Amino acid sequence: MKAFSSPSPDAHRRDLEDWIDSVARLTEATDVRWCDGSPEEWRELRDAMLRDGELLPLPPDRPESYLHRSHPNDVARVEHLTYICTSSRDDAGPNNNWMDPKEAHSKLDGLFRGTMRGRTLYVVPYAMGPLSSPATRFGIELTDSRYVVANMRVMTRMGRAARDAILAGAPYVRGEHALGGLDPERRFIMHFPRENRIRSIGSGYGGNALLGKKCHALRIASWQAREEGWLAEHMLLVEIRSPEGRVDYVAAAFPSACGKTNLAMLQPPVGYEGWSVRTLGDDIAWIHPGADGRLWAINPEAGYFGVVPGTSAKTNPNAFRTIARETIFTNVALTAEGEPWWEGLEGGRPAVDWQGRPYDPQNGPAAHPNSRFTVPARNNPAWSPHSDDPQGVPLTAILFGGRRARLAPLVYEAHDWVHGVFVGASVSSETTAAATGAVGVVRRDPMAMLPFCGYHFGDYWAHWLKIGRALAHPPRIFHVNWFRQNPQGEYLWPGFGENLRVLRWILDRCHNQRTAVETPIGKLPRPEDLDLKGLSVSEEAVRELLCVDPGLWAEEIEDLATYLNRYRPRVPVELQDLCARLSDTLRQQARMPSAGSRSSPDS
Ligand code: GTP
Ligand code: SPV
Ligand code: MN
Repeated sequence: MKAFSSPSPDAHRRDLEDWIDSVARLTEATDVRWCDGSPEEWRELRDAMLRDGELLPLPPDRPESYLHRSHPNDVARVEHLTYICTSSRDDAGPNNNWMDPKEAHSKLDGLFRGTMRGRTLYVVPYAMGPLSSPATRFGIELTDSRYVVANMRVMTRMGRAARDAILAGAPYVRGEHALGGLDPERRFIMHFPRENRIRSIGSGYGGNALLGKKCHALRIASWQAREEGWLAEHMLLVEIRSPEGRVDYVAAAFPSACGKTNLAMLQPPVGYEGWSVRTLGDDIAWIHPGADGRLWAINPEAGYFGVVPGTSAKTNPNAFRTIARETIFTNVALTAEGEPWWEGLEGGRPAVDWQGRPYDPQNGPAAHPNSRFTVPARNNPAWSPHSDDPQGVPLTAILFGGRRARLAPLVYEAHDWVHGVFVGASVSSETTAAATGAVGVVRRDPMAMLPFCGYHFGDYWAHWLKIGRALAHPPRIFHVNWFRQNPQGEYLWPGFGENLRVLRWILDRCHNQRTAVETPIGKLPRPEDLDLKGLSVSEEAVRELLCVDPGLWAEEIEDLATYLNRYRPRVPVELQDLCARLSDTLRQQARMPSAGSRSSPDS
């Protein structure tokens, strides 16, 4: 912050030029090129990438769409190589890898040195948020990757307007990115919150390289948000209009590859024809307390970088139509006809896998499990025109959720804001292919921010509590789990469009129009409180989905207490007290002879 606080326009401009010069000198870039975001620029860039095979053409029935194959060792975020560099290790917290800024810079200087010899350094000015919004922030990413430029062009408001705002004196985040030979041994994603600076080397993929996304809009922004009194969250943003014309906005935090894009693009199921669900954002929300005592949210992004596998006309028809044109596919397979193909797509057969090899099931899935589409949000038939509202949209509800085969019920409501923060802090989920490492391991992922919070989780939870204390009309907070399984490993809940039935209960709760049952973990619907008309879910499955097992929950809460203890002394006492009280209640309930092994909320 400090370095940029109100210098004269000339000094501001000189600072900017000096920075770009210094990076160009360090990397020995052959030339430096400012991006203006124009269609001509895109055509030139695209043609060059097609010439060099960095983009592969797709058939004409997919206008302006391309395939990119990343290096096989560079296909996901690398959490173990992602660092927060603050002078005090405590400020980064146990939730982050930490390195001293001096040490980090000297390491990075070495790694960046000479990496752009013979290459062009692109200067990518971008805005996160609608240009007219007071919540919008600016950044400049310096990169030698044309694929990164192509993605930033879709994912952010990139180009001339952002450049002009920055030149006129707007503060901005400095991002430095180099492919550096894509050597995993020389790969680091480092953040310097005190300098508003990000330095990333050795990866060209997604959140590692598109610095406007997770690096800026979550890690750096979360730090700024704490200093300035707002929230930068890993949340989708969706608009829900009921047949009576009631309009609500919901934000939801689920860990990576746990259903944000799908919920944000939800297609109302049969029987919900009068409902309209529109997308504001699918990954990140910036949330500000409003003068009216409510929370107001914007989506800082302009595109979707979404998980491809599982996307079909059945599961997510809006996404399916969105990616029918102007889409960069990364790491999907191809059919014999050269059409993109992925697991979960209906029809077609893979001929060539994501690495360009003839498809052989022995080699694993045809499309990489973390293969992605990059597409402008405007392509979405369900795009909400409120996406560009400068003040954002007011939140009725905040949802937290994870991928839990057991334990977590379909939905429950927090008692109040403090309990809601506790529920957010308690999120845990099975790991997915969105990050390198084992898949399917349950890990704690508070607020779905474990890989993205730019500071100590204890301070983060305290910040959430502080935000809530100042709100006259806080949104209600809920927890959802679409991923509960039976012992045979089948999902108990159909999910996708049918999730609107759960959202309906949630919104009715917010408008005091629906009943619930009190349980120690929160308020749950009884089976008859949910609209299950026309659904083929067995009564037994519904009971299972809505059951709270006090014995298992007592263990869960004890595990949570151990986890929270890692953040002492910064973990707020309110959360520790809640944890202790809940643990007592659950243990008592579990020992009640009548509770036996199971007690369902409607018993
Ligand atoms: P990131 O972009 O990594 O942050 O992921 P995301 O949270 O946006 O997840 P996304 O919506 O892309 O979903 C990831 C995977 O979960 C896809 O394979 C989906 O098909 C699947 N999925 C999404 N919603 C549901 C659901 O309601 N039920 C089930 N069973 N699967 C779902
Ligand atoms: C996630 O992993 O949460 C994503 C993809 O949205 S990435 O942009 O790689 O972070
Ligand atoms: Mn995400």
